[in-house]
Amino acid sequence: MPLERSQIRSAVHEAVQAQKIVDMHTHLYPPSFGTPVAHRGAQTDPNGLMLWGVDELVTYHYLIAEVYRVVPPSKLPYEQFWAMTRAQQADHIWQHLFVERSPVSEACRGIVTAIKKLGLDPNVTSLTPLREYFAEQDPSDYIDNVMKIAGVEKITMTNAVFDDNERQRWLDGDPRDPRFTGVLRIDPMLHDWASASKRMRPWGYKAKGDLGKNDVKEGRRFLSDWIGRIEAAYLAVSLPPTFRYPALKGDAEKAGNKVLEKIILPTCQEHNLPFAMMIGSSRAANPQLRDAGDMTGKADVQAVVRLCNDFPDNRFFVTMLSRENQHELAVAARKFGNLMVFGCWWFINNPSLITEVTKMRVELLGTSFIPQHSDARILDQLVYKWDHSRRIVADVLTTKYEDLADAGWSVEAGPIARDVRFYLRDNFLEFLKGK
Ligand code: FIX
Ligand code: ZN
Repeated sequence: MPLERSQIRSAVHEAVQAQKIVDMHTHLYPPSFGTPVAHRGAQTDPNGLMLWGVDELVTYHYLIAEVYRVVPPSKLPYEQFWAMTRAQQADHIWQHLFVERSPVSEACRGIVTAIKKLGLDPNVTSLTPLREYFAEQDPSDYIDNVMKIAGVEKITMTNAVFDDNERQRWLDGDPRDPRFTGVLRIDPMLHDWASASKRMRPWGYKAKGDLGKNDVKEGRRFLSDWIGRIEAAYLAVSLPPTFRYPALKGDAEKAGNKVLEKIILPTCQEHNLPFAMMIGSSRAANPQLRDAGDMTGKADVQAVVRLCNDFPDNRFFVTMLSRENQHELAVAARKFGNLMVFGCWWFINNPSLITEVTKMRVELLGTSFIPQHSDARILDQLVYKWDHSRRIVADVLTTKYEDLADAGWSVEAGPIARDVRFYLRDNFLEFLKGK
């Protein structure tokens, strides 16, 4: 039954709110990876990887960067901040970004949304009452609760197996959790094969670092072993703005390209797995800010075009960090069915840019892209990252279906719900499966 134009907005928002999401990129973990957060009954693990609760929310690296704009290092030296406890850091951030100023930035507003949707009052000057709620939670039950509020069906992890803490947890036992999907993250292999291969040797992979036949064999064996161990849905890497394919200069870039051509892409093909490239992050622009110190930069979309062209049997997920790369990337996706554009990554993940980028992608790619991933590092962020993004995606789609109706198409609720399912779930799952 065709909708009246005036009914389209509510039909779209209803469909987007109702659709369960498969979140294709997060840094989240289940309790089996340990948690440093104090909670009902169980012991904490200071190096645990499952982060959740108000102190972790408020000290998310986005807010650390923002509080240092208000209280500069001349007033609070970096090493003094890093020496504080999590709770002391959170109190410092809350005081300066929420009490003495309004939390209008996207990262701050997100915390207000999350706390509110968890049924708590964010209008507090002290975090103590909020801490009491989280201390009462059982981590695994809390994951179910957060996934329910956020409408998330499945969480895709980022398993950085060159991180000793993460790798050892996989080797010590089987931390898999049915709510979470594994992803093999292998930045060191691409960025610095010489040192990555050196680290692989005591793990039983006799790679010499010369990228000869034996290195290729051992590198592929390493990836295959880990793909099996974590049941990886895809392989992933983040790349700097300087990433070029083919490499223009310097041995390191040439080596990285060779690892891509000889080790990573053939292994992805062998296991029928996509390869995700997250392009444009320059790490440690301000190293004293640690995770908060990374920067964005305009990258070369032609590298993506050449890879899609040269490896037609591989599938590529690609997201880019610079606003200036978004249009060219969307046009590239029009040329290659083995390229799936995804998400409004990191510094693009702000309402003004999500709106601009999603509108442009619908106009160029129709229903054949993945509008968003959460990139959540703290479990509770799922609540706000998806609340905010659902609203924006629904607003954009509303205008597009209204334009379609104006053109003479019979816009109906059923097809809208079908399209929304593609955007928020099935485009990802179908691309994983391949043709
Ligand atoms: O490389 C990545 O996966 C980035 O998303 C992270 O490094 C980054 O810190 C982040 O979480 C951005 O949202
Ligand atoms: Zn990420």
